[in-house]
Amino acid sequence: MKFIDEVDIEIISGDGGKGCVAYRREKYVPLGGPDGGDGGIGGNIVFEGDEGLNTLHHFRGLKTFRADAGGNGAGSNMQGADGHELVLKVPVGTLIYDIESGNLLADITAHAERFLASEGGRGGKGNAHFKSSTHQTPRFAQNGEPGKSIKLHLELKLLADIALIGLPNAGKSTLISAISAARPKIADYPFTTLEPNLGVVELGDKTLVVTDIPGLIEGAAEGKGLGIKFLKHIERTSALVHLVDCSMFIDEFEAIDAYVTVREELEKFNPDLLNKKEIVCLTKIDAMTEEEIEKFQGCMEEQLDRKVLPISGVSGRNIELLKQLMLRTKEVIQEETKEAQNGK
Ligand SMILES: Nc1nc2c(ncn2[C@@H]2O[C@H](COP(=O)(O)OP(=O)(O)OP(=O)(O)O)[C@@H](O)[C@H]2O)c(=O)[nH]1
Ligand SMILES: [Mg+2]
Repeated sequence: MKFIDEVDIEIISGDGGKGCVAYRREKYVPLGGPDGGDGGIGGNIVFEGDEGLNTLHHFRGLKTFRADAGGNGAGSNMQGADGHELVLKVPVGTLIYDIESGNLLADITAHAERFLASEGGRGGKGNAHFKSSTHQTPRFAQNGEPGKSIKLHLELKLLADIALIGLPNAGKSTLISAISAARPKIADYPFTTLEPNLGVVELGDKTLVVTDIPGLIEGAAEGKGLGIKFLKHIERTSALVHLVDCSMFIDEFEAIDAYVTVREELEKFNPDLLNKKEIVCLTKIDAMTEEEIEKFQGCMEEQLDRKVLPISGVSGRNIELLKQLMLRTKEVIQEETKEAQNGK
């Protein structure tokens, strides 16, 4: 499941510093030669991959990025200082396009990978450079080369950390709109969601990418409903949040059925999907009495032998807790992956 985040920016590398016109002045030396130094080189603009970043949000609002100019040259052959390079950090998975040509310039695929996007202007030569046998005292120096402006389109393809799964109408799209800025279509008929939606969940300074998958029904693994195309996306997420809507059920075993139907489709498609960490939620609890919630939660916990979290995307009940659980699950998976890699 890919989440696309994009932004257009302009980058301008630093201007080269001016060369200097100066002459040597020494006591008792009446005709000092030219000694104006060169200007410094303007700052480069470099992109650098940073695995700590998840989005391109930090570019929003800021449209132009400019590197420092090189310093001007000075007398006594003093060269101007070079401008500092400007490093723009981007998440791993960022594609950088030149807007004018449409060409892909770089694909940042690793932490600390760097791409030199725009070189600073060369410094101008001071008048000391232009001295020749016929031209002993040149009265001119070069200006620095101006920095280059390039308009870029940055595009980030992110893997979703968590997929929301469940039968059609379980409340998946309602939940993603309650926990992120995503605003998918929500309606009281099955198969409202035709394409997966993605949302970034923010918790303090941490983020989590969640995808809302079209509903799965019995036979999804054989292509019924919209399921099969999206089961492939689920394979690439790290964990699942499984939503079970019991608000219309009379019998608790209908809830178990709803849960098992979805799990069986996952298994038929790829048994490994059952090994993914899963948070099970009882949804739409604002439409249930406390007794009903207790009855369904109790039965599911007993039958499935696992914790079940009752939530409501509409009233917001237990939504903060779910967000924290999702983040914790993502972190546990990251820790386990790291340990497994170190163990190799
Ligand atoms: N009372 C109540 N209704 C909800 C809640 N969440 C969803 N609904 C309603 O349930 C219906 C289905 O919600 P969706 O969020 O579209 O469900 P979905 O799982 O995305 O459905 P598909 O995309 O068709 O698979 C809509 O009428 C929602 O308003 C909830 O927490 N409480
Ligand atoms: Mg939906």
